[in-house]
Amino acid sequence: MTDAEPSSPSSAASTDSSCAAVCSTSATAAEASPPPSSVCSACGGPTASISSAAGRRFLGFVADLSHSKGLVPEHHPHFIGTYWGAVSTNFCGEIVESADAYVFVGPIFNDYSSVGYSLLIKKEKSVIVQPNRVTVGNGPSFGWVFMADFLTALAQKLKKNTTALDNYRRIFVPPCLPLKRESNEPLRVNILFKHIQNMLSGDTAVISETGDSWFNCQKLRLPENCGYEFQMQYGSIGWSVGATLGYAQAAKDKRVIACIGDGSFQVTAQDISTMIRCGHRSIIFLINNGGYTIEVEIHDGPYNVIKNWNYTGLVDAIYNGEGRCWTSKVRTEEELEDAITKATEEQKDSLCFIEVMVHKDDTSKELLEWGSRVSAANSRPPNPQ
Ligand SMILES: Cc1ncc(C[n+]2csc(CCOP(=O)(O)OP(=O)(O)O)c2C)c(N)n1
Ligand SMILES: [Mg+2]
Repeated sequence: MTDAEPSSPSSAASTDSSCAAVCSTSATAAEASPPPSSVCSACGGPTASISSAAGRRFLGFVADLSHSKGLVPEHHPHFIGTYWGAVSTNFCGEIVESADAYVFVGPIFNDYSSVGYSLLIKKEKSVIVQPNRVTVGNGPSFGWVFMADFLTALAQKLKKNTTALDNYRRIFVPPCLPLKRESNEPLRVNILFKHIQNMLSGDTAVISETGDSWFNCQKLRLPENCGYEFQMQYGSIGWSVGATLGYAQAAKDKRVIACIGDGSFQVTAQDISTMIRCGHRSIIFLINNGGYTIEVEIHDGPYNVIKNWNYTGLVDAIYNGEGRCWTSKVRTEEELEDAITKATEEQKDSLCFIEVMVHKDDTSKELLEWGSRVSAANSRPPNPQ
């Protein structure tokens, strides 16, 4: 069935797809067309579509979109990172944007995921696959074509073409490690995430709260079977505390590692109580930067400074000597290392709450770029009607 009116990426974005993964396959999209040198496909929608249908048979390269992290296997040799315009992981944006064609599966191109509508994607080079619709270039748009069916059929037709993947491997330079700290230097966020990276395995899951944690967690390389949850579309702060509770309750085999900003935590802190009651052993990193830092980068103002709490004191009070709970406040890398060792060894069966004190302006570089672009896009005058 073909619809008369082609749908645009933005109208496709209004469908109810819950997730998106950028899968970029350097392969020919159809037998009828001449083989492009590279085809990028961006996948989302039902997780199974990418992981079970085309997903395990990437014939070129695969990337994820910001909001689909966790759906594409990052240990896959064809995985090249997150496509997120100007804040993409190293070399991923360049490879995706220079592809001859892209297949986007379940993408949502809103102000956040498109980094202020700054993606350098040409619609005429795209195939956009939504849960029940496929749009080819500027049209036509085919309704009642289901994502899983389409991906399964596409995977059978694709021919292997590793041009872009080969080039990625040729030009790739790995991200560098944070600079070595001075002795007694206050803890930096990039050092914190270096240590969190080392904690990850197939027995862990990461929960990433709205805020700078979005950007820092997005850069974590997930080992096979490491879970990952965040919610860029909903973006309601405080979500992650309940999500940590729910994830740990459902996935008893995993140690949940949550990265939560102070502002977000203040909204739903009471869920800690149920975590202790249910005997959870999650590790919560409470990143205390004294306010709504992500909002500062979009639009600064005095309302972004929040009342400081004694977060460990609050959790100790909720614990109240019943159950298993351990808290620590860290200000330096040594203190962080000690806390991580405690949380993973002698306190491995406790709910561990580590309050990490950092400077209010200590952010990822991706947040600075993203904030400027989202701010510019959202504060522009309205288009003339
Ligand atoms: C319920 C709700 N209220 C307000 C906002 C707007 N908002 C988005 S991020 C944010 C601040 C988050 O601060 P924090 O958790 O401390 O993270 P940081 O940016 O400091 O890393 C706010 C207020 C929102 N997304 N959801
Ligand atoms: Mg904060």
